[in-house]
Amino acid sequence: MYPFFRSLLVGVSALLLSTGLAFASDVAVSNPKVRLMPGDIPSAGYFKLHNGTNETIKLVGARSDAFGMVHMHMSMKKDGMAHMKAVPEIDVAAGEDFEFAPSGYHLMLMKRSAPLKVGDDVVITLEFEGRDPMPVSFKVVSPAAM
Ligand SMILES: [Cu+2]
Repeated sequence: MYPFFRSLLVGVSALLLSTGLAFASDVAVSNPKVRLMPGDIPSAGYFKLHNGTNETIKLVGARSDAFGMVHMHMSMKKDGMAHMKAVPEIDVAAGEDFEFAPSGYHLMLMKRSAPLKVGDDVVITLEFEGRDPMPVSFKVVSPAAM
């Protein structure tokens, strides 16, 4: 079952990659990466979102068949300690970029349900208010790679 599921994921990724080129006047994602953590430790998703439309877009969450739970989080320091908090939605104004990057915003990828390894591609679907969901193929990388 696992090999089947893996080939399914890879197949879907290949399909998306071949059709996923965004138009200049649309919403685009660049450099999507998943920093894979071992065992039950949550992994983190990073990417840059570009709003090429002429109106504000609102990112309201993400989901993936490979993870039971996906949240948007923001990292911060408080009294010298690292904290993170859930972010329910993110507005990106027309023409603007918004970046999910280490030490800042990340997708918190919990309850992994597929066997992932470094070098794999995994589909995470970004969800917007009032727009179609956007499946994105993320490259799985090692924590040491970022
Ligand atoms: Cu987090």
